[in-house]
Amino acid sequence: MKTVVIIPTYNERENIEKLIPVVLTQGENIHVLVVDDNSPDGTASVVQKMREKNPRVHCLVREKKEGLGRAYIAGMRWALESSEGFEIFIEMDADFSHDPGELFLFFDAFAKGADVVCGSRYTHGVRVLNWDLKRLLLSLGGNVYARFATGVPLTDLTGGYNGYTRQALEKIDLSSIRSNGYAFQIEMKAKAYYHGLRVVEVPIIFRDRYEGTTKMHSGIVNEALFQCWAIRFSKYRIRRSRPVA
Ligand SMILES: Nc1nc2c(ncn2[C@@H]2O[C@H](COP(=O)(O)OP(=O)(O)O)[C@@H](O)[C@H]2O)c(=O)[nH]1
Ligand SMILES: [Mg+2]
Repeated sequence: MKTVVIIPTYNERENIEKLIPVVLTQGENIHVLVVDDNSPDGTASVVQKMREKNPRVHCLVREKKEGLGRAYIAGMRWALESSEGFEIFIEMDADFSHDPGELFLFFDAFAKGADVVCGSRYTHGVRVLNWDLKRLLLSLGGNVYARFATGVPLTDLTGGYNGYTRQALEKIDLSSIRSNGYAFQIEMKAKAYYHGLRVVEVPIIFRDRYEGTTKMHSGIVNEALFQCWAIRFSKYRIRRSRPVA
């Protein structure tokens, strides 16, 4: 299955240079698309140089920093329209928090018929390295809240290591996605679930970044608190529009 791993970046120069080769060695059918919001540290120029040597590397540069969700939507649209004919679209952070060595878990789940595969830090225990207790509790609490508000029974709604088939992205309809931060991940997964797609979780190990700095800020958390309820509301519209099986 021809796959594109979409990696949003903002000031990830050191990380992206090391990450791309590791992703590409996971399979000959794997391409990488970096969606960079014009990072001041020159992340995009590093990627463009790599592309000159390897056509499996792609780079989409956006004008300015607009948040993770907007970057992903632009990247997914680009990848859906690409003449490469990608079938699988995987989201991955640039900072090595998501292990490219675990991509096979996603491919196995797709081979078994999943439409959406979600990497989960919290299924069968907790697998998070290098986070302090406060950060871990925020994430665990956020997931309990998101599960309650959206009614979607996944253990890691906020996680960012996920994969979608082409059909799943078309069903979800990217133009309907309103959220931008952690809520973006919640909205994508919830809408997949509300549409009746086969959403499967696979256990992943998450490591906090060693290099660069987080782009997380309180606005992202606040957005998620409110957005969860708007997402829940969208369920009724989606359910009404679904054909009866
Ligand atoms: N293009 C783009 N990428 C972003 C933006 N915000 C975060 N990212 C990228 O999204 C990924 C996750 O962000 P990160 O700061 O590691 O979030 P954290 O893991 O929650 O601390 C990283 O690859 C970031 O470079 C943004 O506004 N635009
Ligand atoms: Mg990170």
